[in-house]
Amino acid sequence: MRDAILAILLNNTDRFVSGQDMSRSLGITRAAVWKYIKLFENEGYVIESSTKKGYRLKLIPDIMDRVVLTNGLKTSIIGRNMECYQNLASTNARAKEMALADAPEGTVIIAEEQSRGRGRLGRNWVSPAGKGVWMSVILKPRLSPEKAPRITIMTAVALVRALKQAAELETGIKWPNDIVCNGKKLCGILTEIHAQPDIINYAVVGIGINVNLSVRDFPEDIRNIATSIKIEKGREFRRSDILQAVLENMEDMYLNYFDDDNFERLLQEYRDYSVVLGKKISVAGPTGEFSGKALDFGEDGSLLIQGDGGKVEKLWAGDVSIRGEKGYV
Ligand code: BTX
Repeated sequence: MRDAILAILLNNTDRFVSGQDMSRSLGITRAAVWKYIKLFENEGYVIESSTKKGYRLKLIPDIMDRVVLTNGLKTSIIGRNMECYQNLASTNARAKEMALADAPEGTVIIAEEQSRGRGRLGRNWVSPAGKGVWMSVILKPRLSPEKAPRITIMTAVALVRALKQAAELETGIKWPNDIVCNGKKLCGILTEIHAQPDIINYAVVGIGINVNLSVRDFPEDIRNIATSIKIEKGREFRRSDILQAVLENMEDMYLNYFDDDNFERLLQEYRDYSVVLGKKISVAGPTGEFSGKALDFGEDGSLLIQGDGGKVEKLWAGDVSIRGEKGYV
């Protein structure tokens, strides 16, 4: 009932809707409608009310609300099913539970705050309340598991495009899973798959976007490597706009460029946005550190690097971290 009333208000922001019309069309009392209006006001919505004319939505707060986020969302799969939480340990963990319980492809899980947000290799992802987009998308691509890196490649390109469209922010991709801006980390992607030997059952794509974090929202130890849209642009952005742009770009790529025939175009765009190609980088892996020049990416998600001794090696994201010569990139 809450969602139905909110949807009516959202679709009629240019006029008043009478309490009587709402109570009639939804089969509840006018007093019940009024109770929901009070509930929305407590959540931060600003609603103009007039005893004669009814109610009109004047301001939509930047909260992660399913009704608001799906309103006007131009996708047919991704985000059609959506769950929003105040707090989760990790949206990836919740998405995995849901995928195991057969949630439909395109399901999106969003949290205002994560208490145990995860990065790669057991690392932590800082996810304070109300400041970022912390979400996971369930996909069920008809792919063999060795092609899973395509999912991260696609998501990285979607993020770069979306940030340009929704925040006019130029960003780059640091292989394999970071979106960077002016040499600092703005977004992270954590793709986890559940697969049989020949086919992926489901993939959970975790996306963290630092939207309205200030410098002091980051713990001291990452302040010199992390940034946010607010820090870069000097003002706050609506997280819902960023989130919608990401989902729409992801879906466009997933439906049109994800298959074998078209993937090369996506990979080319990934190369174009790369901040490491052609650069000297240092690689930290299980066998220690070495340095070399980043040459190219493979369709399998690997990075080709020419070591300082001249030998060309293939690196996989699961094994290594890379750093630029002068620091993080
Ligand atoms: P990563 O392993 O590449 O990056 C993690 C590292 O980045 C940390 O060790 C720390 O140095 C730094 N870091 C931590 N938090 C932030 C932050 N907010 N901004 C910039 N740098 C940071 C990247 O892993 C993948 C992160 C995915 C996060 C999403 S959020 C929704 C979903 N749920 C979940 O638990 N994880 C994903």
